[in-house]
Amino acid sequence: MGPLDLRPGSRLAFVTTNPGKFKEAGRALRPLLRLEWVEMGYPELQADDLETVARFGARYAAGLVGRPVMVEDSGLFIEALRGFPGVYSAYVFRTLGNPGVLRLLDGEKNRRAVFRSAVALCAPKGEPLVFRGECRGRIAREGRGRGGFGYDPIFQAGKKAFAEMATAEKNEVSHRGRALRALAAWVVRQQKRSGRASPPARARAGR
Ligand code: ITT
Repeated sequence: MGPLDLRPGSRLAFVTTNPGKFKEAGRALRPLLRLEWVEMGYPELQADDLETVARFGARYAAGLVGRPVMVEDSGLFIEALRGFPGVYSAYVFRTLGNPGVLRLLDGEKNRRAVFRSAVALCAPKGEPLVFRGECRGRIAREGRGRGGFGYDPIFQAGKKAFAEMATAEKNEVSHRGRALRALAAWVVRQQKRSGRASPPARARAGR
């Protein structure tokens, strides 16, 4: 058994300061995994891509927590702003917020944007495993809806803004939902592999 062997039904620590992410991820992974919220920040590396930030954060958090952890880093990449705010999405949300982002796009016809997510799993002293997901959409002309968090009122996937969707509906199409489905598929595959390995092992043990 490797340190990251997650059995269906097992608990997994999700290290995040964001309750909205925790709610969505708990919902997306149930009943395969039971997430436990570890409300703790981790140093966000100054890196060009989400995956590097997530890997570093997962390794750091696993060392502190002392058991396997999951972290998730996301970013909103706006085409007309050449990918801004991207890896700076948390900072830009805190400083400019949704009204500031809408102002940056004032008069801009190209509203295309993509939300990306990198989910990293890591055991203490282990190497992180990363799963990615993305959701293509548009920046709305004005904020809409009352659900979700962060950029949800201004990010439109299809006809609805994320903030107009229920959690399960957002998980179906969102960057985070997709990355977590890739993680779930990995857990199931890993379980099947260890299931196939066990009959000969039992036979050798004379059972
Ligand atoms: P962590 O503690 O997990 O890092 P965070 O809120 O700092 O939480 P990120 O750095 O991954 O998370 O997020 C970058 C920003 O993008 C942040 O302001 C989030 O609120 C926002 N964001 C992330 N996912 C989002 C989503 O699904 N919908 C809307 N905004 C989102």
